[in-house]
Amino acid sequence: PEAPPEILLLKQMHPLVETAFEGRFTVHQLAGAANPEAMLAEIGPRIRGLCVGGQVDAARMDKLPKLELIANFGVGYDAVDAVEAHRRGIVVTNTPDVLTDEVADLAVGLVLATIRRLPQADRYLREGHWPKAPFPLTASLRGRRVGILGLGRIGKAIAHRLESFGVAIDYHGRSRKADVAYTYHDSLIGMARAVHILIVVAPGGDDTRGLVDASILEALGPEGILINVARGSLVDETALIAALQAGTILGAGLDVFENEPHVPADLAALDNTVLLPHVGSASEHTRTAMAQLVVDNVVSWFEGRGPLTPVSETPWSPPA
Ligand code: 8YV
Repeated sequence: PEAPPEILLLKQMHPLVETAFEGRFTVHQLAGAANPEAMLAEIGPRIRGLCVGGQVDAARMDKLPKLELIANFGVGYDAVDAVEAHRRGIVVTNTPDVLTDEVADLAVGLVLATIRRLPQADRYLREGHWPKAPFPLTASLRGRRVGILGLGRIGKAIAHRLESFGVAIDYHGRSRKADVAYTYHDSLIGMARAVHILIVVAPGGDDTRGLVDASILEALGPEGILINVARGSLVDETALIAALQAGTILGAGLDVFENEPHVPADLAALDNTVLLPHVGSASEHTRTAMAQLVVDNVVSWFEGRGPLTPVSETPWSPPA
């Protein structure tokens, strides 16, 4: 019988991935290897499937000449060079849909936490200030307009939730969506001028790098709140820190950062930020569903049924 396909896990995966692969594939784990480069040199030529979290560029693909499939654990695959993968005939898959509701829930929670200063109020209580004086009044969601940068699956789920909060919803992206009644802006700065709360939920990568810069923050204005649940790369973090320090905007709620897991001390020192360690999809329920979709993509591929959720850069149609 043919030897089982060899799969490389580029990082510590959800335990379900390894369990599900047992007996089906020969699995290698790069994370924790004593000498990852030596390991890659040895097994790289035999690897046919790759499960990631993390960067996969042309140099990495060079070391994996037999690679057929890159299964990304996560909906955002900006760290994978999918165009280069396509050029080499490698299919890339991600984990859409299964995390949409979870990330949308988190985004709405972050909006409320930031505007009503929930973590700050919690700290206030714990530090024993309440008996001395009530917690200072906060800004409010009442009468606010919310602008969504990137009205994709998650953006729509956020908008849908926010509708029930009675706020007006605007959006900006490359194109107007036919299936929604929200107000479309063809420029981000135009939307930033019109709204009070800007929620960033567009894909990362070179096309969107630094989109939210000093001018956007200035347009958002002194009552403005920035929420980012997408990728740190979309926001100019230095400009954001300056804007928060100067009161150019009121506050920021961030689940993602430019250089994770490192968060600038200046950002953490500010009292008008709510900072989360990239937990948008991080529930047991949703991470299990994501892991299952990674597994299902890999199994489907190596059983000859094609990928389940290929990304747009590597479209797949069954051989005729
Ligand atoms: C990460 C995410 O994948 O789906 C995404 O795009 O950002 C997250 O769900 C998660 O941090 C897994 O490491």
